Amino acid sequence: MKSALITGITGQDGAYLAKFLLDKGYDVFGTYRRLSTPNFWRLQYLDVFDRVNLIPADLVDSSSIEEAIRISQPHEVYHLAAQSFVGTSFEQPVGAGDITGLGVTRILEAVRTIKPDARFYQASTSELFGKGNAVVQSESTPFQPASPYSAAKLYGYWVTRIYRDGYGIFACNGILFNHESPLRGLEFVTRKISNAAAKIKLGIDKDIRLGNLDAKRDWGYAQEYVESMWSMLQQDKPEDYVIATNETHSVKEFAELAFSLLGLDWEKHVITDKKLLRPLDVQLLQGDYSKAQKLIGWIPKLKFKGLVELMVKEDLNRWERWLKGERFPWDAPNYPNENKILSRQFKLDR
Ligand code: NAP
Ligand code: G4F
Repeated sequence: MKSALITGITGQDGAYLAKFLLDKGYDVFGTYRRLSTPNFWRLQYLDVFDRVNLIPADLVDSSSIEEAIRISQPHEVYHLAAQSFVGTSFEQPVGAGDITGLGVTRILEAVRTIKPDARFYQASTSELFGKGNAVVQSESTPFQPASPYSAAKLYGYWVTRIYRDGYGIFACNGILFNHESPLRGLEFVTRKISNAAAKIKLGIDKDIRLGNLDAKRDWGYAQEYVESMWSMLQQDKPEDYVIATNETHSVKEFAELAFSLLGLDWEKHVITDKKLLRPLDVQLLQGDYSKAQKLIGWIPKLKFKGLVELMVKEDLNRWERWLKGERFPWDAPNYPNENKILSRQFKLDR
């Protein structure tokens, strides 16, 4: 039986990937952080919590990462753990470099010294393209990161290539464009909107505050994107691949569609708030996935409209069940109202 180690198994992609690999017959190990309150709701939601092996590890602690490799003896390592929210990386830039950047070297060193024949997947990102001016981005588009998060990911991208070329590790970068789902964290704009639209529909809330409505993203479905991670590691040669839908839509379009699916007018409920603007933002992402289609046979199936519908329906359903008194593991009831979060204010007048 093959074994796989997933760092960040408690996150959106970690949970979907765990289910995908279990269904393929893998022995799945996942790292998680010790928190004062357990955080396994996604694994429970997908009904795989009892089928995975859990190993405590933190990306800032090399010894815990080495131990995770020793215990799991993995054939494949999927390095998904990161401080993954771009907004937070502006507030905690040093942590972003340590966790999201150096964390990649810590795990690659553990692979190199303990299990050098393990195949390695690095969760790279379309944020690497940042403020570049290509209209559609592919593997050959130059990188121009625009946040501490993407600068750290750029380091992770290159160190992955260095371990591939320098030490012969089978290491791949998946340059994944934004991918969403009902398991997405509530701070990301898609789930923030689907959750708010559902609450407003049911009279629990009245409005939602958003920042840059004009930013455009290439949004796909997380459950499909994790399959590409596995495919990359099954090839004869390690390579880097863009995974995307090749469609782009603005935050405003997302909000408009989400609210209209519930019979609501988004303009009556969305308040734009300068406090939610980032010091720098990526304005346009649209990915060319033709290399992945050609070499690993991956294509996106669920596109923008279907994805918005899936997320809105699921959040509405959860809130309806919750209001009826049903109790189940999920994140929204415990999430603080954004007005209560006193985050760093950025000077934006340039
Ligand atoms: P996510 O839901 O935020 O999950 C991140 C995971 O990393 C969580 O399990 C989290 O643990 C863990 N983590 C955070 N800090 C850690 C630390 N110091 N030590 C150990 N674990 C830590 O992110 P995602 O959407 O699944 O994304 C997975 C990966 O793909 C990330 O590297 C992200 O940057 C990258 N990526 C995501 C997208 C996207 O659109 N989703 C696109 C491109 C690349 P807790 O649960 O304890 O917080
Ligand atoms: O949903 P977001 O926070 O995602 P972002 O910044 O694109 O990053 C995500 O995708 C990356 C791949 O390209 C990943 F690497 C990364 O880990 C993460 O998964 O923001 C999307 C856009 C931004 O332009 C942001 O400024 O939406 C804009 N936006 C407007 N109002 C907002 C809001 N974003 C958030 N989170 N909250 C708002 O209220």
